[in-house]
Amino acid sequence: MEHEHVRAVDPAVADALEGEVERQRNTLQMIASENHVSEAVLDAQGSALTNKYAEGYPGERYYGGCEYADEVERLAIDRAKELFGAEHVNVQPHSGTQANQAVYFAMLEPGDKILSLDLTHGGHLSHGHPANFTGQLYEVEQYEVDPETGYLDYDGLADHAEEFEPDIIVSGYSAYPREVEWERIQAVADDVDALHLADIAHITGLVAAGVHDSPVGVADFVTGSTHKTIRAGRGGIVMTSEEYADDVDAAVFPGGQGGPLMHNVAGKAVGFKEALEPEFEEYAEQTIRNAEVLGETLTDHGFSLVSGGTDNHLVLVDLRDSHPDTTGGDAEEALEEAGIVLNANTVPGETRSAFNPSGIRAGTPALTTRGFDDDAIRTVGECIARVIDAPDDDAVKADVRETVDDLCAEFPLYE
Ligand code: DSN
Repeated sequence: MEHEHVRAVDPAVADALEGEVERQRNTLQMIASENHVSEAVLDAQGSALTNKYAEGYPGERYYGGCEYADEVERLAIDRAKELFGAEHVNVQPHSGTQANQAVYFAMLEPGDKILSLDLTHGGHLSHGHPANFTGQLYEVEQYEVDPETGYLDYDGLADHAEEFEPDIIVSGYSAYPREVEWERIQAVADDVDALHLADIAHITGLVAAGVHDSPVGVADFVTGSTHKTIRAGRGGIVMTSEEYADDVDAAVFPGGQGGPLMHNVAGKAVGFKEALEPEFEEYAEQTIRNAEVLGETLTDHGFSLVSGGTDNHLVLVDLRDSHPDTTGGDAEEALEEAGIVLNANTVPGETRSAFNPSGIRAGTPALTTRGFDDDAIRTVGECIARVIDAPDDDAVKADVRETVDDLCAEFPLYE
C-alpha cells in the first residue's frame, strides 16, 4: 500500500498511514472489536463517494446527483436484509453507538428507563454508562452476570425488570464470551411490557453467518457495527420490523445525523456481498474455533477465563487468581512489546480501576482473517502465557517477538 497520492501532498500523513499498515502486518491484532477488511472494502471506503451529500434515503434525497449513492445504499440494504433476514434495515448510522442512539431517540423520552448490562460485566458505554449521553438523559439500572458462573443471570434480570419496570431492555455485549439466549430476554421484556434492543456489534458477522443464534425477528430492534466480525465498511446498522421502520429512519436522519458517510455505506455494501459468500461461514466458524483453542491453551497454562471458556470470538481472562500482582494494563503493555496487541479489560466483580483493570480481552476475528488455524492460535496462546508469566523479562519478550515475526510471515496481510 503505497498511498502515493497522499505522499505527494503530505509525507507526514503518508508515513503514518504506511506505518499503520506495517504495524498491522507485523504484529498480531487481538482486540476483539477489530478486524482486517478486504482491499475491496478499503477501496470502496476510499472512493469519490466521500464527496457526496445524500441526506435522505434512496429515491427521497434532499440533494441532486444521488443516482449512484442511491444504488450503493440500496445494495447495502438489500444485502443486509438477505444476510440477517431483517424486514427493515437502516445502513446510515456512523457507528454502533449512533445506531443505538437512533433507537433510543426513536422510542424513548428523556427520563425513560433503560435496563442494561453493567459495563464491568461486559456491557457498553452506550447502554447507559454515566459518562455517556444515555446515562445522563435516561434513568438507568443495570443487570449483571452470575458471579459464580460468569454467565448472564437471566433470573436476576427477570426479577430486576419486574421491580424496575424499564421502558427498554438492552441486550448484546462488548465483553461477554457466551452465546446469548435472546428469547429468554425477550420473554422478560414481554412480561414487563418493555421494548427490547439487541446490540450485536461484536457478533454481527457470527450472526450473519448463522454460527451464533440471531435476535433478528425476536428483539424489537437489532443494532450492530459493520466493521468488527462482519468485516465490512466502518459504521453501524439498525434492523427492525416495518412497525418501527419510519420512526427509526427519522431518528437516524434527521434526528441524529446529517449526511450519511456514503463512502462507508459503499464499504458496507461490498463487505456484505463478501459475507454472503459461502467462505464467510467457514471464516466465522474458524473464528469461534480459534477462540476456543485460545481459551483451552490459556486454561492449560493456569489462567482463569470468565465463564470458564467461550462460545464466540473472544476470551476474557481474569488475572486475579493466576497472576494477582499483574494488572490488565501490565499484561497489555508487555504483550504489545512482544508484538501481540490486545486490551486490558474490566472483569465481573472488578476490584481495580477501569484504567488499569484486572483482566485482558483477546479476540480472534483479525487473526482468523489472516488465516490463523488451530495450531497457529495454540502457538499464540502459548506466547501470551509466556509473556504474562514474566512481563518484565526482556529475553522472553524478544523470543516471543521472533515467534510473532514468523507467524506474520506465514500469514501475510495486504500482500
Ligand atoms: N469499543 C468497542 C470495543 O472494543 O468493544 C465497542 O464499541
